[in-house]
Amino acid sequence: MAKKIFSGVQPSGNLHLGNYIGAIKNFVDLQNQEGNQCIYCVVDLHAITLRQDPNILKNNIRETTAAFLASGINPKKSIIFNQSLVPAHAEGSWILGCVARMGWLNRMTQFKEKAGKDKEKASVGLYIYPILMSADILLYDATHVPVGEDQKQHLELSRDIAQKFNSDLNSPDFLKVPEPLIQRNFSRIMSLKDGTKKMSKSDPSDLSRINLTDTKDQIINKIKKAKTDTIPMPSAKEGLKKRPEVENLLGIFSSLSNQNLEKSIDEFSGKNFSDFKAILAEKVAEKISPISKEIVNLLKNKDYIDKVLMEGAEKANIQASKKVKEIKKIIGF
Ligand code: AQP
Repeated sequence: MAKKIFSGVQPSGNLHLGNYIGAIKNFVDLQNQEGNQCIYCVVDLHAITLRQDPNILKNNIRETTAAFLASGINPKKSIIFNQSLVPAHAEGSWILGCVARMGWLNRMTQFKEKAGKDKEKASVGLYIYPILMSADILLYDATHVPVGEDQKQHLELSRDIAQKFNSDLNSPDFLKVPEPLIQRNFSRIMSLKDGTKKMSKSDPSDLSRINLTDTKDQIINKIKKAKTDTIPMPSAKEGLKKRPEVENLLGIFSSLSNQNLEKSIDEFSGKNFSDFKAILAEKVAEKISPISKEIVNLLKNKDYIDKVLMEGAEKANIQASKKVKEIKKIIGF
């Protein structure tokens, strides 16, 4: 069945292998499936829920766009734009915020994690972030949303908001209730330094992640330094118990090789870590280096990147502003 896809990535710098395996790689596959209509957004309004330096933010918007293009998202097939160019996102977000309930937002675990102990000092934007995400999705009648496991709860909130709007305003099926598309395997890539923490842009240690802009030498060095343990490579899945770092590295290898974990376990059973790491580093570099080189190339032509975003925003604006107009009519404005 043809799908209408919407998804986004924040331009908060340091795009990494987790973003690639958990999101962008999937975006490209979906784009290339017959009949799908895909909209991929650089969600800059989401990025400012945490403080951003204006010049760095501008660069990060271009870099994220370049990463989309370099990974294989094609602006002739998919709409690529940045969120702040389409005012309907902010307008829709306000209206949906009047539908969402405080109790629903209070359950969001990402806010708890990101706000940390001092919730009083977190921005209001960080708290209502899932409502903006709902507007992003619902304004385009998206049927499917590819996200990493960490975003599943936010997507469930979007579904609740759509259903409540439709029921409160007596408009059955007006807002489409979206389905999450979560990869069954390797949906959560973990830090190279701590297998219990997800690989993240904001981790202060650069050695914790493979950036999409890393060179081959940097990739080899980071994988060499990745945390492992002193026990040999496992010969069965049970041998991964309480070994999150080893499981993560084998998961990365499996995902990039398009094979299941069992096959990778077989391949490296009994090998020592230095041999495995050398092969893994080659595999990661083989996927990431061409992307990283293309990002550098694309960033030399900022006008081209800005043009892609502007043209994408024009197309997105037609759809989103039409939906907001209909929403306003239903509400009684
Ligand atoms: N470690 C990960 N493994 C798998 N998928 C991941 N994603 C993020 N980290 C991993 C997925 O990438 C998409 C874009 O994410 P985002 O940039 O919009 O937001 P995020 O989840 O907040 O990313 P980070 O890296 O964790 O950023 P910080 O450090 O700023 O919080 C999403 O689909 C996400 O699931």
